[in-house]
Amino acid sequence: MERTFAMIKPDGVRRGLTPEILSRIARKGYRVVGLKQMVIPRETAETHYGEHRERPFFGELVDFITGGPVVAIALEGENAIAGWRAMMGATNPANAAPGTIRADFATTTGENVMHGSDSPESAERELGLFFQPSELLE
Ligand code: IDP
Repeated sequence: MERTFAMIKPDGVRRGLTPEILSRIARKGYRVVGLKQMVIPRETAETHYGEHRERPFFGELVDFITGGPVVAIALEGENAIAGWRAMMGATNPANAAPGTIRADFATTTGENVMHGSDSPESAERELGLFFQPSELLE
């Protein structure tokens, strides 16, 4: 069993995609062990995307991700980290496989609806950044 951090970004929440995304998670068979809608504090966003700090799009990315509510989700399931990345599709929706969330619901790399941790290390770090231990189910 693995846990991963998934997040519906502000564009997805604004467009009313939350029920669609939660439905896909349920149909896949992942267990939701943490769930909350929140506006991300700027400092948290800068930490979360710290690896992109030197990239030209960093400011735009932090403005976007803090610009409206997100839905933070802790997922549990067999191979959930890679499995959730596969369900999201490639970062650039133009390269995302048909049937993935980004292919089905997004057109731009900047506003691509979903986040998912890319490794066990980032899953642990991101779950810790967004959830208190008491907010996660056993
Ligand atoms: P990922 O979200 O698929 O893991 P990363 O390369 O880690 O992709 O990038 C994190 C996020 O930063 C992307 O999901 C996207 O929102 C944003 N991003 C990445 N590259 C660009 C870009 O070239 N322009 C604008 N935003 C970008």
